[in-house]
Amino acid sequence: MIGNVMVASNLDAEAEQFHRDGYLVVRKLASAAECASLRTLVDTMLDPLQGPVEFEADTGYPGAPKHRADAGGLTPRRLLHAYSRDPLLRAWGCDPRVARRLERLFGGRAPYLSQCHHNCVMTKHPGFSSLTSWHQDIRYWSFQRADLISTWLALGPERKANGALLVIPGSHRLEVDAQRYDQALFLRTDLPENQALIAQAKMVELDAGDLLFFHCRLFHAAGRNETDALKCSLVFSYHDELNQAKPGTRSAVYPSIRVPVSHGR
Ligand SMILES: O=C(O)CCC(=O)C(=O)O
Repeated sequence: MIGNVMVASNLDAEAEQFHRDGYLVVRKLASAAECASLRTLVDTMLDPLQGPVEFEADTGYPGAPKHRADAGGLTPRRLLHAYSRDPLLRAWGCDPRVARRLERLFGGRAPYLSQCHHNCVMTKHPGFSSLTSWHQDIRYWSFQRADLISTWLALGPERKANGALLVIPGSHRLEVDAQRYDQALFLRTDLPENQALIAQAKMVELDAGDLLFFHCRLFHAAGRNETDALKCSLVFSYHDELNQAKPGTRSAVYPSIRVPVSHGR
C-alpha cells in the first residue's frame, strides 16, 4: 500500500510538471537491455531498408536534399508505421509503464495509440540530416480537442551535436496569431515576437532509455546531426477515449489502438 501511495504521488508530481511545461522526461524508463534490443531491430530495418520510409528529400525541411535523386535524398528520416512493423515495437507502444503515465496525464481517461501520427522510428543520419524548424505537431492533426501526447524514446544519446530536440516550456498553453506562422505552419523566425519566444528554448538532452512525453501544442524544433553516429528515437502519439479523430481526416485513416492500463506496480 505504501508502495502504491508512492507510485501515485510520483505520477502526480510528473503530471503537474507536464501540465505546467508541456513536456516531461522520465529518465531510464526503458532498461539498457530493452534499448539494445530495439536498436538492433531498427538496424535490421535500415539494412536492407524496410519501407514504408520517409526520406530526407520528402521532408522539405531546411537543408534537406530537394529531390530523392539528389545526393543524400534517399537518406531515411522516418521508418513509418512502427506499430505494425514488429511485436517489439508494438509492445513498446503499449508498455504498461508508459500507459500508466499516459492515463494519469489524460486525467484518468484511457489512452489510445494513433497509427496516423508519428508512429515511427526517427532516424538522423550523419551527413544528410536536415533541421526541423519550430512547430506544433497538432498543426496537421484533426481531433475533437488539441490534446494529444507523444512519447519519444531515446535509443542512444541525444545532444546538441546530434540534433537533440529543443522545446519552449509552457508554449502548449499559448495562443499564437495565424500571421506568426509561415505557409507550412512553422514559426516565422523574422518576427521579433517569435524571436523572443524562441529565446526561451531549452534543449532536451536524453540518454538511451529516457522517455520524453510532450504535448501536441508544445513548440519544438531540432538541429542537424553533426556527429558521425546515427541517432534513433521511437515516437508514438496518443489521444484519450474522449478525444477521437475527426471522421474523414488524415487523423482517422487508420484505427487507433486501445492501450491497456495496469494499475499494479
Ligand atoms: O528533427 C527532429 O528530430 C524533430 C522531429 C519533429 O519535431 C517532429 O517530427 O515533429
